[in-house]
Amino acid sequence: MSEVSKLDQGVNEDSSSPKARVIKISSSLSVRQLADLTDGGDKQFTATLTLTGGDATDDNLIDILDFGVFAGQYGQPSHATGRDADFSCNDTIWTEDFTFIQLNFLSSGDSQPGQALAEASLPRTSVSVREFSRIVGRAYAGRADINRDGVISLQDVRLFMLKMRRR
Ligand SMILES: [Ca+2]
Ligand SMILES: [Ca+2]
Repeated sequence: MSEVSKLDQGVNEDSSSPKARVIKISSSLSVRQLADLTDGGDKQFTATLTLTGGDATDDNLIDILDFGVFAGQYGQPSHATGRDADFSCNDTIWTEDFTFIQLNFLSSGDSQPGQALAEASLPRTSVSVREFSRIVGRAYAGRADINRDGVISLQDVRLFMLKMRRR
């Protein structure tokens, strides 16, 4: 799937906002962003967006769960369907995709218009392998828990970075 088609799927005009002046965009791999539309006349509206990639789990957060998916898919070709950590859209899960998680780690996208701040969940720094398996499936969980202590945590992120550097 091309980057453009991934993006097109996530573009929605937000009818709940006044005068529909806000759009929200969340591609399958980036967190949500709200942007004001500029009225250029003739019913043409434009907006400038810089999407923040790194959200493989599509929960509008970039956190340890996304690292888990990435570490589980590292070195493999991009998946046509399902969760995908190919944030760079070059059809391979590789070191450049880790950069997205590294740069945006623990960040979250804009909340839904009208959603209270307290309702939005917070990014996480650890998850047990058991819970991770329930969320994304068993296939990736084991590979992400590098030190095999049953928890995918910042220690595993650090170990992963060391391993990458040695390659
Ligand atoms: Ca996520
Ligand atoms: Ca990639």
